Amino acid sequence: MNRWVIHVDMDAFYAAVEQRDNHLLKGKPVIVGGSPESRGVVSTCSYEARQYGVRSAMPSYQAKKLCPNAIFIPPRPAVYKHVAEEIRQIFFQYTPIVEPLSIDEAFLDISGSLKLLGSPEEIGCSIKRQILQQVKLTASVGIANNKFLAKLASDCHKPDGLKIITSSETQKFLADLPVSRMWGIGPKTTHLLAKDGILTVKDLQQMSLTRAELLFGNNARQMLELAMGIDNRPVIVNQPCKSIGHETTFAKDCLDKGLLNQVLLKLAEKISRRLRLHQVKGNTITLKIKYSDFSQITRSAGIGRCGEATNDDLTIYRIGKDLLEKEKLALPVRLIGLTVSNFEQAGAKQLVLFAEEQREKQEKTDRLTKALDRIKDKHGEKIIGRGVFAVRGNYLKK
Ligand code: TTP
Ligand code: MG
Repeated sequence: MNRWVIHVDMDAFYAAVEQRDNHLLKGKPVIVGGSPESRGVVSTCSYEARQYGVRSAMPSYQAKKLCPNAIFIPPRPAVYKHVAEEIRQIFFQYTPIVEPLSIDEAFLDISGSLKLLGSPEEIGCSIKRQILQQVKLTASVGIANNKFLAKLASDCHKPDGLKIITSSETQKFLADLPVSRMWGIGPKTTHLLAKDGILTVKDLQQMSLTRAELLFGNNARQMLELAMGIDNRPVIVNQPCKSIGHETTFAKDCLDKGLLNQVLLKLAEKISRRLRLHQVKGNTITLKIKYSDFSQITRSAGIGRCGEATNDDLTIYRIGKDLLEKEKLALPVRLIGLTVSNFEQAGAKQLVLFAEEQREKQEKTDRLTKALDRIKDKHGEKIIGRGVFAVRGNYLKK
């Protein structure tokens, strides 16, 4: 199977959060960092400030000289951390294989998600759209068959960019890049290589291993492979996925319980598919409601004493529906979400003994679910769904 990797990198991350939270900063040259008067340095700056040559890690007094109108803002690390976590939770809606690289960057291996969520490009667009809708920030996305190329791609059309590098485009894409864009080649090495006439990745592609060994020592082989676009490093998960959820923002705030229930069932269907795909079952269901005034509630419930962990859509739906039933909807609903957490492996031994009748019922449901999964695997997600979905109106936010 072809590996597909997405690299997501937020645009001017700290500065974008500041501009988001204070509308007076929008469209202005904003520098987040220490003050120019106290030997501070620039953490980052808005793209408006970059036009003046301001860059990360530059002394703030120098940044002020380049851009006298810049607005200096002290960093708010706790806020950035919180936003980064919100973004990470979005990633987990697309794949459990997420490798964070820094506070605002991550690799996602989406190879296993294509059947369910669409083409790599569609998934990339969807991630960008969801981040913008939910977190109100733009991200740049790179998509390719490996980490090296995906990271290069995300940098191509910053800010708010999306670039896919297919295998047939790889050689051409790499050939003209300056060597400084290679992993492991910093300003010093770039300078040394330039003295030898090695300026572009094409120059590396044409280099013999013997010569590369003289220049890069033990890293020579890897450097030449990268120059050819070969990179077999896997995306490494260092934070296991703890929950799988999905949510929907309505085009028009909604008070119609019937429609809310229908959306819940649709969410439950999607979640249960993903749980089965990742071979886990969950013990806790959480309902999230965001009201028209942006206030938010979450309500959780266990599977119940006589139940076992589940990845079954109707069970998830019923528990979500019960939670919704108990809520007095004081205001129209802007967003509704469901999450399943508290996982165990799908094949884990059942702790609860079912009554014979209940077991038979469960087996029947499992057979039906498997049949539905097979049909969806073959013909796509939209081909079949639970019968309750008579309404397929355009209630979703575009
Ligand atoms: P980057 O992703 O390198 O930069 P950025 O998100 O600000 O801008 P872009 O990706 O659009 O080029 O770094 C992410 C955050 O990390 C950045 O917003 C601030 C922080 N950071 C520092 O504090 N010091 C630094 O030297 C760098 C490079 C980043
Ligand atoms: Mg960034």
